[in-house]
Amino acid sequence: MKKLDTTMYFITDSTPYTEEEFLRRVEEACKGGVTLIQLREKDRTTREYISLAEKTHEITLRYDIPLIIDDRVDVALAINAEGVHVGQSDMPVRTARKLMGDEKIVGATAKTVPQAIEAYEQGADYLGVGAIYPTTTKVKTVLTSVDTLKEIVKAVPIKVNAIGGLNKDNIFVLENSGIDGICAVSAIMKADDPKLAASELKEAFLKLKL
Ligand code: TZP
Ligand code: MG
Repeated sequence: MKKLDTTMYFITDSTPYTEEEFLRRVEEACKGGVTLIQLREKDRTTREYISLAEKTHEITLRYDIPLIIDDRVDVALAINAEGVHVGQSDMPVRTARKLMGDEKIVGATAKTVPQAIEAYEQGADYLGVGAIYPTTTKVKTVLTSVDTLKEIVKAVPIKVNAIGGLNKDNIFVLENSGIDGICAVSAIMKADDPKLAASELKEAFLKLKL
């Protein structure tokens, strides 16, 4: 059985860091209690992506935190990661599921109810929904309203996470949304103390009335 706790889903961005500093930050986030980690690399060669994924996986395995690879089923399979995350312009969820098998985690991005239903029907285990707030993390920033987020939660029986510009001071808008967890890049990745940032953000989320 695959273990899936999306409560505090940390998504990485190695862009401004040396590899050593990046891996140190990932490990600090693990110590801070993140429950799921996604390696998200947009500008690396396949060989570089695999190399960084292997090193990241060595850390996440020690903390027993599942590692999800963004966009690339081949990289996920190559390092025996626990899962893959596909967006609307990546491989369809159905194809990713077929290649990954039933024991692995397949996550998908959904910005609308029809996209959410399609991803669920094709075999997604969880959805990332957003951006809830504008974000400076490189992504085409189309905002998704909290109302749409709530409709998605009602429309599918799988886990739903909010994403986009979230931090401990602004997640109150997610109260009563019924979500299972939050995703964050900057709030943890760029923090002075990623361990403290992760634990504070997780604690703030767990305090919300959902
Ligand atoms: N998808 C929607 S918003 C986003 C992704 C990958 C980036 C979120 O990054 P941050 O730094 O937590 O705003
Ligand atoms: Mg993608």
